[in-house]
Amino acid sequence: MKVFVLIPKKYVDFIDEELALVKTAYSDILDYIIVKNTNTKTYLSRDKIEKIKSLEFDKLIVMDKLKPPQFINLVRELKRDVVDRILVILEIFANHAGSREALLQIELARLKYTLPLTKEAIRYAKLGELHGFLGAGRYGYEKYYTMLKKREARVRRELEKLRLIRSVRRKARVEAGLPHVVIVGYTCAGKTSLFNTLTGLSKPVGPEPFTTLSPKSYKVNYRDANFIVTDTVGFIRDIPPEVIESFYATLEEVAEADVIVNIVDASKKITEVISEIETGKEILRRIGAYNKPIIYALNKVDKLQSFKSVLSEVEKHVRDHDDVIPVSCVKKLNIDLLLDKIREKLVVKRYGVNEEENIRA
Ligand SMILES: Nc1nc2c(ncn2[C@@H]2O[C@H](COP(=O)(O)OP(=O)(O)OP(=O)(O)O)[C@@H](O)[C@H]2O)c(=O)[nH]1
Ligand SMILES: [Mg+2]
Repeated sequence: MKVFVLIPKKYVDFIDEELALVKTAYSDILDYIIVKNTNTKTYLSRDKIEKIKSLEFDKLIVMDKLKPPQFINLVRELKRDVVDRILVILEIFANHAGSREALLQIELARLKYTLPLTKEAIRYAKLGELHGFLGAGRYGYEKYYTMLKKREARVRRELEKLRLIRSVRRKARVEAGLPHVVIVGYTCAGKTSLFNTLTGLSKPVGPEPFTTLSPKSYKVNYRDANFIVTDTVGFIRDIPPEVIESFYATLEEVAEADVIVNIVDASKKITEVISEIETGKEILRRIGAYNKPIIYALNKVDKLQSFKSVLSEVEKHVRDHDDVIPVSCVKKLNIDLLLDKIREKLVVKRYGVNEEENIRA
């Protein structure tokens, strides 16, 4: 199946990243264009629609958030499937989901997102203008809508049950008295590589986005510090609220962490590194975790000649009490330094002040 991609001009500096997202879900990209001006009714201008109409592709991928009328009008004009950025992300999530909970969360997000679309489709179907959109027949939309609503309620109930089980497990861990270190970061930054390095496990790592979709936890003993470390789902620019709400519920762990390690791919362009750090901060704020101590691990420094400039630039973008440590998970560079920092932060947290000051007093 061939896809044609539209990239809005706001992502002009991140074309590779956006195309990598598309490729993860749909491997055969015919071509892409940058869309400078959008139209509220059809998203693309009439001109552009006419131009791409004759091209040989099966699906149109729009790396933007489409409004229901834009969706429906594009489908009507092109007589082909249309998928927007949120649905691409959900598609990738669905392909990678490793647990029942993850699958249900994705289904809930998709239902929440497609319900308004179905409503709009009902409106058009009543006008006799739409056939077969979203898999429903001309007279089947209302029935289809009711079925989706019922399914949504069922998924919600099942998710509640699963979350309860997980929170009981988490409580048991807290009661066991072990502090909790959570690794977060942009997708592909190397979270799982770090998790594996710290735990000696070998969970799957890979260059494509969203290799990890279910948080994994494991115990680490380092000198006199014992803690639980958790690997998480990768961050991404402009995560749609529909995805945050349902899927990122698995990030509940982050809000209860004692220390957060935010891992960043330092081998990217400096503007991207900073923009990823800002995206990370924004997401931590949204999930109520930006008040935690954060250690920034600048990963993949083995790919750099020198990490001096990225280090000094990143330091300008973090809070005074946060730390920045250049590391390489592949070359096992500075991992001890990172562990020392984690240990130090856990000690400070336990005593409220620095251990040495405590002794002096
Ligand atoms: N050169 C180099 N590559 C690294 C390093 N750490 C990780 N990588 C590579 O970066 C890619 C992504 O690593 P992962 O550990 O899967 O990243 P992640 O953050 O867990 O990614 P997702 O789970 O997809 O969000 C893999 O191809 C790793 O081999 C490093 O220190 N140096
Ligand atoms: Mg991973």
